[in-house]
Amino acid sequence: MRFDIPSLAKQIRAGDRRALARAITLVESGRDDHRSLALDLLDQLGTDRQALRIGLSGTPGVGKSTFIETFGLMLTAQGKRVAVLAVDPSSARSGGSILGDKTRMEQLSRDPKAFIRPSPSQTQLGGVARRTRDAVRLCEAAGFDVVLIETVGVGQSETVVAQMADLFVLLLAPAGGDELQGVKRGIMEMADIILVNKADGALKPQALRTCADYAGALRLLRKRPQDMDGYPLAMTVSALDNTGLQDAWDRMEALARWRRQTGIFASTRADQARHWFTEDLRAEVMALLTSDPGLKARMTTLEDAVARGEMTPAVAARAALAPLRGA
Ligand SMILES: Nc1nc2c(ncn2[C@@H]2O[C@H](COP(=O)(O)OP(=O)(O)O)[C@@H](O)[C@H]2O)c(=O)[nH]1
Ligand SMILES: [Mg+2]
Repeated sequence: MRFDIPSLAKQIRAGDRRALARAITLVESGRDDHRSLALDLLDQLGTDRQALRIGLSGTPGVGKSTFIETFGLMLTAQGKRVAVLAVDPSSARSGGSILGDKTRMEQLSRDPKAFIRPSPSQTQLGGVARRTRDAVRLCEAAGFDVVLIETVGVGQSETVVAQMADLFVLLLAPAGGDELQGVKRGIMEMADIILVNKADGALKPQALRTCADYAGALRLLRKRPQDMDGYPLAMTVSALDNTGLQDAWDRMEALARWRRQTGIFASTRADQARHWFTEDLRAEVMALLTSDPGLKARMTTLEDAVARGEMTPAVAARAALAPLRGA
């Protein structure tokens, strides 16, 4: 594929979805020359446009795809442009969660106001994270109003998504018993809004009970500086029946508005940028180390010494960098 960066930038700024898809392919590429082009593109696109970035997490089966379809269509019907991205480090193995899901998001994927992109197939969360961050920026430059970043409930990926989102929404299904589902405390602590899905038909009473349980659990958490009065909150929805979704959106907007007014929105983004700068720097340093044959050979030798127990990891790590220190 050939890339004409200035014209690609222009097409993206004009909201061209095919150009956007091509640009995401470019930022996902592992090739060095592509990486340079991607950085050039991101640079040319600027940062003047801002979408509301919503992280959406939930274990397989809770109804993420169904929710995104209904929620996305509701927003596009209101004139908003909606992009959907996914962070799924396991997608290389499972064949891509959104891909199979595209059937569940059939209408949305055909909606001209929407854009859906599956997770890049990478087994490393770090790689997926970096590409998704770039993709978020591309979607913002393309004028999308809302960027939904979906992740499956597999440990670390929630943290990664929370660190690139303005709001974090946790989707749950009605629980069986009276105990809270196996949701890790750490994930609950990240949530701004908990949505108990499937509050319809025979599942409704259970959904209401689950919601009450979580509302209670949320009240026990320590208040965070980014919490508006009454947040984090739990509410029920039905993605299938499209009930509660407008209310959920109103709550998200209210929180985002409050965070904008208080400056928390901007300061959170600044903190996130700082965090990702450090992460990118780490990745660049590693790339630098492994791209130099001499340094790479040195790393392999030290790695073996560590494996044999002849050196401690910390000492070896420092020794690996010795040539760069001019030692
Ligand atoms: N009753 C009910 N079922 C739902 C609802 N949302 C999703 N489901 C069903 O739950 C199953 C998993 O949904 P899916 O969207 O694929 O979940 P995901 O794995 O989180 O993306 C499917 O059979 C859906 O039809 C809902 O609001 N109510
Ligand atoms: Mg799904």
